[in-house]
Amino acid sequence: MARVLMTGFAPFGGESVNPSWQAVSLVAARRDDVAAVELPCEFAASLPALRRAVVTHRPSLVVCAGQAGGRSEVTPERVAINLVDARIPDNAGAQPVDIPVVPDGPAAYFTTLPVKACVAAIRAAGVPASVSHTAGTYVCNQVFYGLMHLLATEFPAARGGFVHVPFSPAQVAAAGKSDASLSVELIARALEALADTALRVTEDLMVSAGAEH
Ligand code: PCA
Repeated sequence: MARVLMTGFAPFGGESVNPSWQAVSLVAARRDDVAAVELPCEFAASLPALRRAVVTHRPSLVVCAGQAGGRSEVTPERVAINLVDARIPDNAGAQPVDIPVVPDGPAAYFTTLPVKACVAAIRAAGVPASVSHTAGTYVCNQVFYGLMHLLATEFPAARGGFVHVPFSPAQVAAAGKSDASLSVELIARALEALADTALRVTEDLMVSAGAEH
């Protein structure tokens, strides 16, 4: 059975691909210890799909990935908040505003990934990375919060977290824009470094990865 469950998202927001899913499926094709599941970019369907994947694979580590268009680095997320505030409709047309992910749940969960050690390992693999302190308020934050709540309440032995990835060069080229991008191969390399580090390291590095804003 796979030790690591990785998820990526379906394309959304007018894109025809999502590099989070492309990279996750590349990693799973290379490694026996990684199972890959694509989550729908839909508020109603994403968490039930994640739950089914966790129940099926019983992983010791869960890494959920999503596209953060405009970011220039691979960014492991530190904190998930109990808030949905959608700027654009999801793939089912839903656009919830100011509702909790889990009614009466805690305001936030921290990742249980050693994000600083993961960033160091991703950089050592030759890929730009930094710790992020916001996963936004869209489907990715919902999945991140829902994952941490699921693990905390039902699978306390498993660890998990979320990582946002930039656009791929093909997306930026197709849009004729100048946004930052990273190849799917480099994103896959980063996800492997992240998973290997999280499997090995349980105490994070005591170095600063903070930000003034
Ligand atoms: N990124 C979006 C949702 C799906 C994805 O890949 C987000 O950051 O919320």
